[in-house]
Amino acid sequence: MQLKSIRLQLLAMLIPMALGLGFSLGACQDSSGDSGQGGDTAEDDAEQPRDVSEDDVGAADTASGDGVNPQDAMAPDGTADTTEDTSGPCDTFGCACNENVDCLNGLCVDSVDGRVCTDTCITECPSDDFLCIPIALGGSDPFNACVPKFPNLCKPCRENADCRNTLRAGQASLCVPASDPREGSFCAAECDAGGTCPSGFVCGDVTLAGGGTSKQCLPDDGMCECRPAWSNLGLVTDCTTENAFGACGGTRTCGIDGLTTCGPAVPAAETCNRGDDDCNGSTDDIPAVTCDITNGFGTCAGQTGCDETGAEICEGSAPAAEACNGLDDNCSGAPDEGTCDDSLICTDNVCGGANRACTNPIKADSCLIDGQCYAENAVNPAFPCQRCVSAVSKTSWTGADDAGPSCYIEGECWPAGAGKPNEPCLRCRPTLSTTT
Ligand SMILES: [Ca+2]
Ligand SMILES: [Ca+2]
Ligand SMILES: [Ca+2]
Ligand SMILES: [Ca+2]
Repeated sequence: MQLKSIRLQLLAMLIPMALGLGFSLGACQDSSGDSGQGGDTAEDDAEQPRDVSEDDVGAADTASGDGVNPQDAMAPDGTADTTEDTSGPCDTFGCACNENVDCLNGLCVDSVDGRVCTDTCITECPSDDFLCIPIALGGSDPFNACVPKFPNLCKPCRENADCRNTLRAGQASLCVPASDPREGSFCAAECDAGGTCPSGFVCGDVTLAGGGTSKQCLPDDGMCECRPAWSNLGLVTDCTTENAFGACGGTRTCGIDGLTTCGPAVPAAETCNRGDDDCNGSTDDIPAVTCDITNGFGTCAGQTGCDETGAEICEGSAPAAEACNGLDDNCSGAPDEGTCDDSLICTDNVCGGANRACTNPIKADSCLIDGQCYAENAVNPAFPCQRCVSAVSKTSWTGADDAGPSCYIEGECWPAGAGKPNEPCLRCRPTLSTTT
């Protein structure tokens, strides 16, 4: 009875100061009460040690030799306890709780298997997984309470802060990559005195980012499992999914079915889709190969690529009409072929010179007169006494005698100066008339 009154007193002191996390404040350190409590705790445990013990199961069971925990033995009974927990405040060490008011003594703490009610203590705790240490929160006088030794061990984490043990400020808890770092990182915790770790864990050296090492409890097999009690905590760790195509960073989350597989990205062959399929940091980085760009002017070689919409394209210059520019515009293999054509059969089509300009020189034995082509010796259709004589002129008619203008009079051609038969006074004077 005295014990009960002490507890109520404790509760009255603790609840008003309850914090969301960890212990509510309390100054109840009644040595006498605690001693009594110790005994009570044991009784309580006998009634309902299950919550803690189940959590501990992983470690405690393995090391069943530790059997120190009455809880372990009690674990099977837990079921009934669980139902009791839902009915109201729990007066038992180790029963599940959400906040301090759920525990009759106002002490609800994080454990490796979720939040549980704990108790004040003198030096001993009812479970080997708890440690009796002084707690001082919110400026209260320190009081001794049983706190879980390793409440965060094996939780998925991203950084050391995720693993901090708020109840054991002096315990360095590091976020350590799994033996295969691609699997994620998990909370380790500083080994207790003498290198002690929970069953299933070994005390090993972990190299610190800033140099040096820290003795940390690490899982025997290098890997951590996600405990059911963590499924609602949103615990996440960073991981890597690797295959023949590459390695993609992802996350794993603690859920009802344990730790999810690493995702969501899985490396795949890079394709045109505006995504970095192989997670190498580059989008649509597909090795280019030669491809054809074809249109009405010809076919030019291009390089495969992806456009802004994620479509496959052949990049490069499209064939164009061949122009006199020194370039192979239509990708025929020759530059400037077929250019500078003036459509005249009596001229050559020449693309050349420093500036790559077109010229159309008149061919040998040809004339180009008034835009018309004439073969050598062709007669001027408008004046039969003139012919194309390229040696004399390629661009104008040459007279009948090849020496100059002529006269065409009465169906006959007469060289300049020739006198009309029988009429010596009349002569061919082209400058005056070529027809009279
Ligand atoms: Ca890529
Ligand atoms: Ca892609
Ligand atoms: Ca060409
Ligand atoms: Ca050209």
